[in-house]
Amino acid sequence: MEKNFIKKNSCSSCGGKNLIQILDLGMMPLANAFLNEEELKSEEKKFPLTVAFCNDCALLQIMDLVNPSVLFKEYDYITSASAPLIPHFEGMARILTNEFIKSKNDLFVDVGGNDGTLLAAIKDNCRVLNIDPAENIAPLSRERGVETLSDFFGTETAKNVIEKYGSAKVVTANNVFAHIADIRDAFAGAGMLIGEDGILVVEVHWVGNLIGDGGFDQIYHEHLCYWSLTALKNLVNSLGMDVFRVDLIPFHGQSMRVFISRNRPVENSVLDLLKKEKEIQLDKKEAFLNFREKVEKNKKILVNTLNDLKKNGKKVVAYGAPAKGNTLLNYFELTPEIIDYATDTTPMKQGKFTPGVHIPVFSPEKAKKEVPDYFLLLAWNYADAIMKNEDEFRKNGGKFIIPVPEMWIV
Ligand code: JHZ
Ligand code: ZN
Repeated sequence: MEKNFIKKNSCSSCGGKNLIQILDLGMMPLANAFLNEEELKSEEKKFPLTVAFCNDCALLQIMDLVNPSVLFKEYDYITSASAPLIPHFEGMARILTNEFIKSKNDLFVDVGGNDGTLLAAIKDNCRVLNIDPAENIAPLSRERGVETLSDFFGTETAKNVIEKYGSAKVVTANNVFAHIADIRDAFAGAGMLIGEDGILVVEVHWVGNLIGDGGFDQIYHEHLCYWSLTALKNLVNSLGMDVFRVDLIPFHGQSMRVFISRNRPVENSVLDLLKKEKEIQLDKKEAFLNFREKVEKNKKILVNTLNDLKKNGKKVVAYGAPAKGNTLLNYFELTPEIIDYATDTTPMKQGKFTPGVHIPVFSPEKAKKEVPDYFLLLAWNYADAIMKNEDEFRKNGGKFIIPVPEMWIV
């Protein structure tokens, strides 16, 4: 067995062994491991990718753990490459600062803060610290004037941070608590860092959307857990904290913004979402069992459509080369014979090839010059913003294929 990989046999959250397999995506490359020309010559690493549901604590999770240093130390994803994320995180930083930061000396920590987009917005209002293991991205965060620690997050890091900076009034962890294998340790570390009266705010995909209207393509090795509020509250409660507020937000399909503390009164939003999750049975394995059928049905429709377009001489280009796109391209076996190339705004991805099926990635300029007939919208989570930007393309007869959860063409 590959030494950078282990298959786990218990739940990451509760340690239980009552796990039921929901989906097996076979051998998959790592979703953010874009390759340069040289790397195409050697054999690419692939790892199993299976999804299971914990009957004890209701957490949906993958069973296949790839060494986090392999996944995250060199990272090709930067927050600010996706324009809609900039106002989203800047806005979040300001809202939290207004409500929870009282003095310039207060500490605001962003776990997995990537290129510092969130903290740069409020760095003049309080002390800020970005803790992120991606060593290649830390300089971008520092250039924005954000103090940055290149490290993984857990109780050990939390202790070191408290020693050096004191405890934090606000800790945010956006799209990162799905990514940590020892998730109990990460939540416990955040709990230590917020001391008695700080708050922890976590954004993660909401699994109710993922198995309903969201895409299976969000499943890849970086995403170890797919949270419902029910499952997240189970873990938080077992660590002596509680969820006091939650918002569903339109990011990555639908995400939850979850507010956690030790002592704040629980607001209605929490009770409402827990009730909704009960109604759609996110605490029961049955809700997850027909997920596989949905994925297979969509695969057939999308692959047939793309094959027909190709036969009719149409040119199809992928719009965006997001991590999730690589799950879709590989599981649906969409090769450069069908997709000519992909465009992406991330400089680090341009000139490289997508993992697995090796579709070349270029800057969006290429598709402005050689206009395709269809864009396969791999970055479907930004459909509204992208459609607006590409109004001209559509006015001239170009079409977008939205690949998940059920293919449709606009
Ligand atoms: P985007 C990332 O997943 C990585 P990805 C990570 N694992 C995670 O948890 C999720 O986010 C939440 C490009 N783009 O944000 C930029 C355009 O080319 O959907 C990005 O490469 N043109 C941490 O990678 C990609 O698409 C555009 O107009 O699936 C989008 O990536 C826009 C808006 C984006 O996340
Ligand atoms: Zn469990």
